Amino acid sequence: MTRSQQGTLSERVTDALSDRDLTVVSNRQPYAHDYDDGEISVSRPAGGLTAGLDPVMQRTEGTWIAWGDGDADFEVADEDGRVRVPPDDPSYTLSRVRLSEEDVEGYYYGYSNRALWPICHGMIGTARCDGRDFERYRAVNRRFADAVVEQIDEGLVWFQDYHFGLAPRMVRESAEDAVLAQFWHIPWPTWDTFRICPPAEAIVSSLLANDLLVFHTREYVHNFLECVAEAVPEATVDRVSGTVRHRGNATTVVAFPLGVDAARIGELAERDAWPDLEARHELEDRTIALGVDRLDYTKGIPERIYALERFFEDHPDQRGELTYVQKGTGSREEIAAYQHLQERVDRAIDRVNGRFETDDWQPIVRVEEHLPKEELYALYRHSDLALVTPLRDGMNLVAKEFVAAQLDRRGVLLLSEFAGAHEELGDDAVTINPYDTQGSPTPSIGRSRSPRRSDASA
Ligand code: GDG
Repeated sequence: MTRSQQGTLSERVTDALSDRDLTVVSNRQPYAHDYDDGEISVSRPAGGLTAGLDPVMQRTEGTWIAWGDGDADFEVADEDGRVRVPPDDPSYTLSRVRLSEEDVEGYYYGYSNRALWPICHGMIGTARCDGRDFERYRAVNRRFADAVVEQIDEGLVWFQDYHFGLAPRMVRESAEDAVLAQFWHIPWPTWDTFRICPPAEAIVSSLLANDLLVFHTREYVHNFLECVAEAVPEATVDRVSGTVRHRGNATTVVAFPLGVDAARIGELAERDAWPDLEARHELEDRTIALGVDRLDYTKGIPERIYALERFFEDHPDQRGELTYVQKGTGSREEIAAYQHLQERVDRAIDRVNGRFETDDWQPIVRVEEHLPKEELYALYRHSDLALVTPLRDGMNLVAKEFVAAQLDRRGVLLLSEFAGAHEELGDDAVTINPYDTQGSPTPSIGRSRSPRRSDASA
């Protein structure tokens, strides 16, 4: 009997979860321990993936395997790299994998982020493919696969993302009966684009070792199935049910868009924990437009600033009235394309501020520090506009968080048609094409500010 004949997928997943034997595998860890003035402190990395999954893990006893990138991570962990988290109220185990500088350079900065990331976002001109990076990626995938095999006992393993394109096949070879699932958080492009990534076939074929492969949107599912047909001709693809049969395994390929905990966000937003920003007084009684992004070239930040520049040129009456807050978190700063982006964003902001600022108003306010959730959600709540304008984005949780945090307010979401979130939110948002910085619709900006903002900032 082949594995695909041993009960339905949902029966096998339910069985696996009823044993509470869940193992999550991701590159980024949900909590990092670092030295801070000789003391060990804990922080939570910014990013949609860990933000979305941590609440899930807190409800499930299980293990999260991830790269321990904090400089004190292995001080607080046991000899196998394991530590209980969240630190203030532990409910699951974080199992840290130690990576060398060479591992990080080749696997993380190299193949994952200089090759797979731009290719999956359709930015092939930015992709740098180096065979040595791929070899390191393969070696690190092997380390994670070994860590999984060591600790599972026919349970459910849930891989996260493009850092683990090869691990599912490696685990399957040692743990035939494990239930394997993978969530691919970034877009999946057409074969014409994905095939640029050498060796594309190995990644597609390895992903077919999963029982369940999940993308955010139907478009990415469609693209993946087309890639399978091209890259793995011996596989049988059923496009209607989204099932692929290959090497005795059946993989169900589906779209489950990642959501946010809207009730919790609303609850925190209601506390009005307005952040203590340097430019706080400049925001009072002004219309606020907000952008919240990792500084990534896929997020369309320079294009957004050019569009704002054009807006202030065309609408002089809005100078002094509307302030754009750019909440930007530095990201992958070792990669040249990200350094270049940071320079472009800084130059663009300085130019717009230099052109239009007055004695008591700055068109663009930068917020670089990491904010506690309730402050971030208060910022969402008191913003009149959210500018979510990626050139390409797997989903974009900021769009959903903004909607959830608005509560009784009627802010406007400007949403790129190239964000995965557009498939669900497009009907209620103002759709824009981020490349078309001159032709985007001019929003009708209501002055429906919450009366509580001035209380909150007092
Ligand atoms: C990938 C895909 C997909 C940001 N600043 C702060 C903060 N954040 C949180 C936001 C949000 C998250 O970071 C960013 O969400 P994105 O969806 O933009 O995520 P990416 O990092 O690009 O992640 C993306 C996502 O995975 C999930 O599948 O949506 O398409 O690229 O949650 O709130 N959180 C706090 N303080 C900050 O200063 N607390």
